[in-house]
Amino acid sequence: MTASLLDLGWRPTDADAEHVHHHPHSRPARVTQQQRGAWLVHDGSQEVLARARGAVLDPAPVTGDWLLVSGDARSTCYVDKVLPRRSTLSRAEAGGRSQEQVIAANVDVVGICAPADDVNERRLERELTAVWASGAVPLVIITKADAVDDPHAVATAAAVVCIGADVLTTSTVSGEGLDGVRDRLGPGVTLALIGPSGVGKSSLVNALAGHEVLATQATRQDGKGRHTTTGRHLVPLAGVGLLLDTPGMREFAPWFADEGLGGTFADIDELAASCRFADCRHDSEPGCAVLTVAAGDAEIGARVESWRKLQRELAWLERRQDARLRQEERRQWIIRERAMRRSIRPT
Ligand SMILES: Nc1nc2c(ncn2[C@@H]2O[C@H](COP(=O)(O)OP(=O)(O)OP(=O)(O)O)[C@@H](O)[C@H]2O)c(=O)[nH]1
Ligand SMILES: [Mg+2]
Ligand SMILES: [Zn+2]
Repeated sequence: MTASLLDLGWRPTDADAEHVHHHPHSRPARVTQQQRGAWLVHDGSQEVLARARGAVLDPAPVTGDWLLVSGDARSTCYVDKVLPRRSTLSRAEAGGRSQEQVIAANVDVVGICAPADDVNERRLERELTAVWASGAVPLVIITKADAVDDPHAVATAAAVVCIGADVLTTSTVSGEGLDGVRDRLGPGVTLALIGPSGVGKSSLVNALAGHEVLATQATRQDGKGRHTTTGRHLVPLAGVGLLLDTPGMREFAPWFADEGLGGTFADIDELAASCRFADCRHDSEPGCAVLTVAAGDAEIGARVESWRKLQRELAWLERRQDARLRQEERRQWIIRERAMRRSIRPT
């Protein structure tokens, strides 16, 4: 399968050109799939497996990354360089939550998928916050439009919490809205799809491809949550663009996304301009415009609560990170101290 580098989304910056210049025996290739200790990459003429040359790669390549690789495709290719990312979509890893998980790199648009019959507005806010911070543009995709009577009413309701992002409705059953998604694509444009398991992300990729490129499956009803897609796949579709499918994520916590928070909750920021105190935390301060409006409007009230919860989470992450830095500094200090003692010990 060939695809020109341009079709794969190659848009080299000056920095990229510089790296290419310094690696005359390497060629650019894009990660289409992460594997255990290796990466499937597309170099424009074919997909090949690339490995690290022993040393740990920093940053660790993820799907969507541009690499410089060398070596014969028939044997093993090696990664010589991970090129700077134009966008990085991350979340806090589920569970402990104080580690960054990079979901995808060099994405232009992130399609945040939610099923028409079960839109979770609080989740949309969390995903939007991460996307605004990623450097990519969000697009909200209400999937399974055929599953409800009035999908457009669902989209209109969702739009209230999706300030600045377009909201589309799609159905892979009726074909509704697929052209709207195609309009966001184009040669070399990368659209990543995120959302819970079973919302129809892989089905959407297949519908846009016109044939089955990815496996899809009905979700289990026993609450165990079957995840059909297990890895992240970058799928180049000739004449359409690039789709990056991800496994469903049960919960979504943004990673260091303060600027994303401002984008997602621009309406609250606007209200805050009328608070009596410039540094109002909209907690219990007198003359708080946000709390006044929230008291009379349940929808805004829920949004303010969601905004505060996210803010607390992000602040916690920051503190954790600071603590980790201090710990590392202390460790380095102990290492230096020991080395010094050894060097002055009488022999
Ligand atoms: N009614 C309806 N069902 C759909 C639509 N799109 C997908 N489905 C069904 O939803 C189920 C899940 O679809 P997938 O595409 O596998 O969902 P996914 O988001 O990729 O799920 P994970 O890979 O687990 O994250 C399948 O049974 C699909 O047939 C749609 O537009 N309408
Ligand atoms: Mg899937
Ligand atoms: Zn206030």
